[in-house]
Amino acid sequence: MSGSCNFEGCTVDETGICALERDPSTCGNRVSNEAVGAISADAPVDEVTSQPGDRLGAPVLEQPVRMSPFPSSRRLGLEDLNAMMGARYVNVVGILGDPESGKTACLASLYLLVSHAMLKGWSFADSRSLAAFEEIARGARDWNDGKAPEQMTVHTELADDHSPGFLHLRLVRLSDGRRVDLALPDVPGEWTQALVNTARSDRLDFMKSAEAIWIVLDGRTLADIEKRQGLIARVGQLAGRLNTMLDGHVPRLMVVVTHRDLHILNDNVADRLQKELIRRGAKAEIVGVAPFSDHPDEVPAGFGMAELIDLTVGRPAERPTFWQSSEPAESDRAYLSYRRDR
Ligand SMILES: Nc1nc2c(ncn2[C@@H]2O[C@H](COP(=O)(O)OP(=O)(O)OP(=O)(O)O)[C@@H](O)[C@H]2O)c(=O)[nH]1
Ligand SMILES: [Mg+2]
Repeated sequence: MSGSCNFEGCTVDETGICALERDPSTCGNRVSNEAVGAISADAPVDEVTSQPGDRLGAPVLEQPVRMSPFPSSRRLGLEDLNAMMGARYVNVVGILGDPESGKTACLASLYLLVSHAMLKGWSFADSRSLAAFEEIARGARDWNDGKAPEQMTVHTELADDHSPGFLHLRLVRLSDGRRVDLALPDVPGEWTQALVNTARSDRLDFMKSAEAIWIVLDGRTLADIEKRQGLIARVGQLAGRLNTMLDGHVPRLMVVVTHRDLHILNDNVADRLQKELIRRGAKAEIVGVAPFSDHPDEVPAGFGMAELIDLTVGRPAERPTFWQSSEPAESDRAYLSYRRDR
């Protein structure tokens, strides 16, 4: 080791040659280069000298990435619906109808029926929007001293008036065990009015993926002779708008007439509705429902909802018998009995 070098046996002071064959002016073992050497060995000068100042007040540990323990069970937005549709087959249903016609009531009633195992032919499998269903069904549960509330559901208002909120329900069909995922939008009646009156359809773009569309009509309006014709004409206009919006590819239509507990749809009115739809190039099934009932002894609450779901999902496809049964007829045994009597 020489005076200016820490390396054992180095004679750089005497010979001018570094024992490690390095350039003496940059060798880290030289006393004059030590500070620089220590720094340059590991990191750039700037980084090391600036570090202590930068770390002051900084968190000691990295914050772990937070994951929500349970997915939200509120209404699904369009992104949630897209993600779900990427993972499994989803039956999107379009639900249209004037304000107060009974759209939300149908959804609340469907949820109440299925949650009490009372939806004929169907059983509950899952829902990603239980909180949203609970929210719309809450009104039907708050009874005052055993008296039913005036309004079972309240007018639908969305936090974002530009994008719909969907309710999800997975049901199992008891007849064949088929599972269906229904995506049911709960949108305000004003959206239907805007479509009919001003052809505003941007918010209803999701209907292009719909497998069935419910046009919900207030049965009381159809029963009222003064208002009836106006409503039938508007249904025709709506069918025309749908035809334009969906480029002629209108999915299965269902005209859902609510308040079946108060009024039975007259055959003559049903005919006029059908004629109006045919005039517009549309075809629909008409279903009378009573999501809630003011006369539960005559028409139970939830009347017609199972039929509506049957129609929405479609009838089960006829499957050919895989292995034909071949029961032996009486005479077939003749071969086995051949000569037995001899
Ligand atoms: N008795 C009886 N009441 C019903 C029936 N259908 C709906 N209602 C009531 O009619 C009112 C209006 O129904 P909603 O389902 O809230 O109407 P909506 O179409 O969702 O209306 P908006 O959200 O304003 O577009 C509610 O108080 C329901 O309880 C029915 O078949 N029978
Ligand atoms: Mg509503």
